[in-house]
Amino acid sequence: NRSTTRTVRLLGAPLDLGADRRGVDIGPRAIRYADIATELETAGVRCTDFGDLRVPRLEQCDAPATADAKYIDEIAGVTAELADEVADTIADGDVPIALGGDHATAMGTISGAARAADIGVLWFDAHGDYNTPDTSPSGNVHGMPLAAVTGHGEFDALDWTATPTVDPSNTVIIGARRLDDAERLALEDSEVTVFTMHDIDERGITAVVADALDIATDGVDEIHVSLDLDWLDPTVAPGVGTPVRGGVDYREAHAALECVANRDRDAGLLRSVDIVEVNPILDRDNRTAEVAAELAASLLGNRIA
Ligand code: 5AB
Ligand code: MN
Ligand code: MN
Ligand code: MN
Repeated sequence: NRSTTRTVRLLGAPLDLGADRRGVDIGPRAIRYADIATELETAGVRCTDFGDLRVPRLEQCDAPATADAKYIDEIAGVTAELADEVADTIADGDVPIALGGDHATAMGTISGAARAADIGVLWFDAHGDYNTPDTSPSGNVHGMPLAAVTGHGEFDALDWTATPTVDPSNTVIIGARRLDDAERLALEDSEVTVFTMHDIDERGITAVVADALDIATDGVDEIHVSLDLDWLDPTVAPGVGTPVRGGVDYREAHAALECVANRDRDAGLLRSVDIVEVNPILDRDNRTAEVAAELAASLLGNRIA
């Protein structure tokens, strides 16, 4: 049972080397301007801010060495640093929230979070992010992080894949509606659970998230929540680089994260979070960052309503 007030630590990760559309590096700042700190404090959570990690600017990087996994060496460097900050934050007793940046960010958050304990993962996303350098149609690393952290595929540049990561049988994708063909086959072969939008339509978001929590926490004590804003319908969250129609609406999104919060309140299971893929250049009036800030409060807050 989690009775004391928690402190979260925001870790800005303005990483844009994993995606094609420019602008996702402004995400951390946009989410701060959307007042994530106030949202969290209003919800009963203490909020501190580490500032931003240093990320090499794309213009200063050499042309990608491989088209299979573009900028993988630079991404390995940034995510290794993020992993250290996440592990330090957890060691201090705080909850890290990594603010992306593209979804390659999650490789750092998760590998840092998995260092001292076994964790499950809830992956809220329109996509599977389960490509490997061999299957990726784009070479964009933000389509690969879930494969990397569950030990699927060859990621030579990522030293930390030698350190403990996540058991695929404790890994759940929620809201999938666009998988690449090879990615879909690989997921079918894997122990990762995929709940699609069809499952949410049939069974309702709260039933699906309840199942996802059971699977993610089977045999482990804590979970990581990875929130890609393209999980939501583009009418609610237009500021993302790879929008896909037919996503969850505003109420479903809050209901889902409140389900996680309720379980967390009983069991103290939320170890770490990332909020990724907010692209202010593609957004309207910072709407997507505002949704991100509000969802963080639903996920971490102590209030019932
Ligand atoms: B995101 C695609 N599957 O691999 C690929 O936004 C899109 O982190 C990946 O979910 C989308 O390039 C990555 C086509
Ligand atoms: Mn993603
Ligand atoms: Mn996505
Ligand atoms: Mn995207």
